[in-house]
Amino acid sequence: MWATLEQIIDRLKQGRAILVIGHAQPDGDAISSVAGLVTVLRRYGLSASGCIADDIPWYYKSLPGADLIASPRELRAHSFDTTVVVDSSDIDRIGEADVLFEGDVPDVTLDHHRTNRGFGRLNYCDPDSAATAMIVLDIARALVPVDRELAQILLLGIATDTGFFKYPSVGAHVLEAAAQLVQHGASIQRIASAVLENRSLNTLRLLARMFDTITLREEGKVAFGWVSKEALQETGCTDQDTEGFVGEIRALHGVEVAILFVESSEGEVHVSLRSKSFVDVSEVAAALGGGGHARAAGCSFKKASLDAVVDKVVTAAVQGFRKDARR
Ligand SMILES: [Mn+2]
Repeated sequence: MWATLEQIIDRLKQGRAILVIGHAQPDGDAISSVAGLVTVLRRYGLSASGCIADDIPWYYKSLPGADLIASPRELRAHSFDTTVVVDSSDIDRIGEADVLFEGDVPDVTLDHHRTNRGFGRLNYCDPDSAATAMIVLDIARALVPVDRELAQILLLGIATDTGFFKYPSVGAHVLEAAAQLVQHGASIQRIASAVLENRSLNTLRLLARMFDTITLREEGKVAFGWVSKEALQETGCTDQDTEGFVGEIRALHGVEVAILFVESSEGEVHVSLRSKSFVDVSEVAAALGGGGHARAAGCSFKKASLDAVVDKVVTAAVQGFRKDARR
C-alpha cells in the first residue's frame, strides 16, 4: 500500500536489522540514498546495512558514503528483519540483491520514479521529488541532526539527479535543500570534481567513438548514438565509463530526444533516453519494459543484437516524439 512519510518512518523505527538496497548499475542518487539512509538509521541507534548488486563506479569512491555499501555476497551471512528498497522503480532494478530478503517483496520502498507502481508492503513515491536523496533528507530531518558527513552524502544524489542543478526538476525547494546541506558543510565542488572532471583518456576516446555514431531523425529533433562491445574493448573501457554520454547527445542544438545505446560486455544492451522540454520518455521506456522520469528514463535488453535494439527503440522514440509534439 501507499504510505505517508510518517508511516514509513514509524515502520523504520521498528526495524532491528535493516537492509537498505539501491538499484544495480548505481548512479549518484542510488549511492546517496542508500548511504544516506544507512547513516540516518545508524545515528538514530538502529542497525542498518547498505547493499547494491553491481560495483560502485570508481569515481564515486573518493566521496563519503560509498564505503557504506556492500555487495550481496558480502552480506549473505547476515539476516535482516526489515528491507528497504530505494530509488528503484521496480523490483527487477535491484538485480541479485533480492537474494538477501525473505519473500517476494521488500517491507518499504522509497522512490521518485513516475513509473513506480508500489512493489513493497509500504510504499512512498514522490515523482515531484528531484532525487530520492531529497526524500531521505526529509527522513533525516525527522530523526537526527544533519552533520557535515551526512550532508555531503545527501548532496551527491541531489546534485547528480538534477544534472548539477540544471534540469526542469530544479525549483526553489531543491536549491533551498542544497543550500542547507552546504550550510551543514557539504561541498558541491567536491562532487562535481569527482563526477564531472574525472574522465580518463580512455573514456574520452570512447566518447569520440560514440560521437561518430550520432544519427539524427525527425529533422534533428531525435538523436541517437551507440557504444558497441568492440568500442568498449578497443578503448579499454567498461559500461560504467559511459556515464554522462547521453547528456552529450542531448546537448546537441535542436535535439528534443537523445538516446544512448550501450552494448555491455555480457551481451546486453542498455538504453538511456533523455528529453529536453516536452517528450515524456518514461512512457517510451515503460512500453519497452523499462521506466524512469519524464525527462530521463531507461530500459535494458538481454540476448538481443545492438542493431535490433536500436531499430526497435528509435522507432518507439520517434512515435513518442510525434505523439507529444501534437499535444
Ligand atoms: Mn534517482
